[in-house]
Amino acid sequence: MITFYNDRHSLHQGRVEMFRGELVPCFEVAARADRVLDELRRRRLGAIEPAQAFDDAALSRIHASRYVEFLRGAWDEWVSLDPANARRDALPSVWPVRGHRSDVLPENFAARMGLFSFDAGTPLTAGTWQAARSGAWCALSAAGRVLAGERAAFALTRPPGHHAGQDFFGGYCFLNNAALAAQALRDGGAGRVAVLDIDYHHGNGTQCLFYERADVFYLSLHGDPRSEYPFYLGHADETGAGAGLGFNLNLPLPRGTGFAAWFAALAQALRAIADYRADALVVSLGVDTFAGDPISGFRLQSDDYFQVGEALATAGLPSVFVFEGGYAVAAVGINTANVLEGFQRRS
Ligand code: OKP
Ligand code: ZN
Repeated sequence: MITFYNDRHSLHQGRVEMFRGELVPCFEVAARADRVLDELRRRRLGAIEPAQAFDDAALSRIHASRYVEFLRGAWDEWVSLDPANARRDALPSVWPVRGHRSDVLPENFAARMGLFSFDAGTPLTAGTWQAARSGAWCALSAAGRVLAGERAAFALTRPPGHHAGQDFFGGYCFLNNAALAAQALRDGGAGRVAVLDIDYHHGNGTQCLFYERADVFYLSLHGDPRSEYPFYLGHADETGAGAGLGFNLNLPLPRGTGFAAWFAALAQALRAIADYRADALVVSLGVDTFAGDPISGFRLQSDDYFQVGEALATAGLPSVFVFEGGYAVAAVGINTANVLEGFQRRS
């Protein structure tokens, strides 16, 4: 399988995230993508190419222009407030809630950080914009290659994307790479696109983006939001709205879920994709479902990921894989490559 590798991912290096009242070292580190790249090379799983460049208008197919503009200028603005900020990540600390206004764009930088985000676990750094934008290019390049007839392509990038919405960042995500790939597939002629999110965390950003659309079916297996991040979305009764009613499927599973129950849910999602008669598939490929993941609660083992890839291949669809979570750094390369190798075996 061809991989589009974001060679600028390490420009995004968060120092700290807010966790339980403390600033702790980030879990979302550059070594994650490096380990995946190492493992793909070691196994010779296919060509590894840099992404093509796109202009920012390509991002506006998914993201609000005022949000893209904010991200583009945020670091310089942060440093211009105080030169000492160059040594600190920017983290939001104030947010609008129910009954507050989001139509008026505040002048104050902190207020805009909060308007465009939903947590304090997602540091914005000197290289965040460049890294996220190049990552989006990987997803767009992978979609382009699949539209050109390739069976599958992998966008290997970080920061991840599935928590990012039309105009918000959070959950380590800034630009929604999977959503950009899905939209690119639609724009390139795929009539119906399924986005299957197998990261441990519900992809609240992706769900929001496509909730009222029938042409993109979002399906997710994830830790039950009653106890797991991102908490405020991802319940089973969220089935879509308006034209999108029936085209959103959440399969929340309890913390502690092992492979057998997880794989049964995957089979259910794949049946729903077959019934939908999708023309193409985007997989939000997080491997934080791994038993050894430091921030997640499922119990998949490394060998299980071969079967995951095989099952995904049985959908028989042109497929774009987009890298999301997976924080057990020593195993993230093996687990990710196992999915892709399993997929190739059945393709
Ligand atoms: C991003 B992705 C740990 C608390 C959880 C947010 C988790 C974001 C996961 N410090 N913080 O879906 O893998
Ligand atoms: Zn995750």
